[in-house]
Amino acid sequence: MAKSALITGVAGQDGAYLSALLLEKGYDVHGMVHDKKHADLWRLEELQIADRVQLVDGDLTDQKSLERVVKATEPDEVYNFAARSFVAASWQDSVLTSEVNALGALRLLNAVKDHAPKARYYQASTSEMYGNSHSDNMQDETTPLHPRSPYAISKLFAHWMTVNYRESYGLFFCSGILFNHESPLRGIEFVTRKITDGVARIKLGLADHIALGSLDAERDWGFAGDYVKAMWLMLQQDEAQDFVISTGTTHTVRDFLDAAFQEIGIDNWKPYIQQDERYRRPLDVERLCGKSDKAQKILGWKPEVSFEALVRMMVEWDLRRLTPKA
Ligand code: F7E
Repeated sequence: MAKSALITGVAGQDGAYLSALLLEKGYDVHGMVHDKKHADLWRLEELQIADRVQLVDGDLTDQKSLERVVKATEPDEVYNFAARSFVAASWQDSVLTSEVNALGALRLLNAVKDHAPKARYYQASTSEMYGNSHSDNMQDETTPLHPRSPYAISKLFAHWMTVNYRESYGLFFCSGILFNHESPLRGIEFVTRKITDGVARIKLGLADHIALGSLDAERDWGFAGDYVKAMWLMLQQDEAQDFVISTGTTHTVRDFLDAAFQEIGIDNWKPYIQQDERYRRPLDVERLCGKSDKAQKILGWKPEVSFEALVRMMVEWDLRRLTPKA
């Protein structure tokens, strides 16, 4: 019998890539959305799987709806991606962010514990939980956590609840501490996609600048399509554990600009960038660089797509998308 997977946040970047992976492996994929009739499924459509993902209505702020979804889908694996994931917005909507990311995860954990206790559960934890904390300039599973945004704090709560339910009840619940992962399916509000979209618009004469905040932040950027493989592998192990998933290399926003403008033959991008205070955060994370040795050793996972290949893939995709059809 086919395995059943339940993915919350299925319409997002990771939901789309994971759905494609699981469908390829023969799973029945159930994707939770707020409202089936009005869900924006462009990412599933891009991957040509929109008609193969079975949508179910559910809401992380509604315990009863989660119980209904878990009972109806009888999942073997649950992946919790639904979240308010834009860090910058979390200062404005800290209560809603906590309601969804922290208490929402807890509601889902309870629904799985009570109605599908044999299911394996994946919690989307994040490198944002580290803040500026590091061990020898990198972060791994042992690095102390010191979140620097309401978003990161909400994710920290969900992370520890997942660990606590595993330890309290012996359930197969894991957390993946994922560093930034990008793709052409990334939302336009995140810096990588904002840059590749802007670069494509500049090349095509549709825009003359990109407005950005701090260019100094350093991030460990990997390809989302690689990272969903690690999530799946975590749930196939004999023992539930938490893993850091990262590339182990870090770049500044400036480096990303270098690489993206290079793709359209521009070396000096400074005239095309407007520094805009609105995109600066009250507090930012300065440098993230993950050490994923544990995942490489136990899961046999490693990233396949390099930073340069990732930037190229995203710029090319945005150029294709924005070029008028003949
Ligand atoms: O910012 C700087 C910004 O919004 C990256 C989420 O998926 O990854 C993501 O969080 C850096 C920051 O991603 C702009 O200040 C400069 O230092 O692309 P981002 P993020 O905050 O790192 C983690 C792992 C998650 O879990 C999150 O859910 O870029 N930056 N200028 C800018 N960022 C944005 N968005 N827009 C700018 O104009």
